[in-house]
Amino acid sequence: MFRGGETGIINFGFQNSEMENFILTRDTGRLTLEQRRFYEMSGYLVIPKLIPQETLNKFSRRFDDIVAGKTGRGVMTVMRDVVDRSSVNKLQDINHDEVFRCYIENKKILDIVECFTGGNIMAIHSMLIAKPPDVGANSSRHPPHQDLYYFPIRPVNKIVATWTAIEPCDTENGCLFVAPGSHLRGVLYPHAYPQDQIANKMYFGIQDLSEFTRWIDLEMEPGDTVFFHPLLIHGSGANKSNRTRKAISCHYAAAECNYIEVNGTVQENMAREVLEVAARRYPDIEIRLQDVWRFKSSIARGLKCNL
Ligand SMILES: O=C(O)CCC(=O)C(=O)O
Repeated sequence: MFRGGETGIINFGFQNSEMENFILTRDTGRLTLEQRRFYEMSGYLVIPKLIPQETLNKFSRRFDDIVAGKTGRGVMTVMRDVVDRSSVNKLQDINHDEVFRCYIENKKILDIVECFTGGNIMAIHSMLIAKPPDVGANSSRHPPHQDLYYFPIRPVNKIVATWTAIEPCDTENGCLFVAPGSHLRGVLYPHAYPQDQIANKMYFGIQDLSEFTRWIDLEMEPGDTVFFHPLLIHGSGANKSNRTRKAISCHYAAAECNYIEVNGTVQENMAREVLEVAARRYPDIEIRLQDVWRFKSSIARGLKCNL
């Protein structure tokens, strides 16, 4: 791994010629050769109709019950829109909840995740994202970013995201969009809050996107699931409809991964903000970044190891 000098940009040094060696996926019999090739080159893979409607309805009801205060939130974090404070846009760290665990530990999901991580799988970050209709300030937009920015965990290729549409997701209500192949640069770019418009807490974005000219909207039906690489640049548009755009998502990492030190890298600002939140919530305890991640994570399959 090369650590960039002044900018602190981290370059993981992928080589295009290595791609035919399938460096991101393993043959477990769950993905076809073509699907594996697509993921390696594009950085994402959509599997249609992976989760049944009945299961999705349970997740949707659970979200509504928690927001309405009918069900306790436990250790979950309830995130609100920065402009419309009455609007809950996200529940975070849902992996300890008995209903949401049916997603995190879902066999069909994990069978595919295993192709990227191997058999010992930790759920490191989980969310239900509701993206309610925008109140007019575009605050429901999620600026283009790379999820690795948030994770003090490596190696990068042993981490994968899953994101399942609970409701129809289209360009009107702010579906995901991706810059295909952007993970191949092997670079974790500097992130910051957008300068030109208001953004929700922790919605950091990449400031200079001039290298990226090709974007694909991932319009998805309920149950469709996208798996994507943590260096893939992606985001989502503002919800300009009067519908919500619920999706459930989890990041998984091989249990053999390790925590890394992020001081002096592009992840430093993120770490500072995360630790400030933790210190406000638990003022009497000294908390390190990896403590936060240990607390958030849970074993999804196989054996617990380093994380
Ligand atoms: O669901 C969305 O709108 C975007 C989610 C996302 O990219 C994230 O939380 O990192």
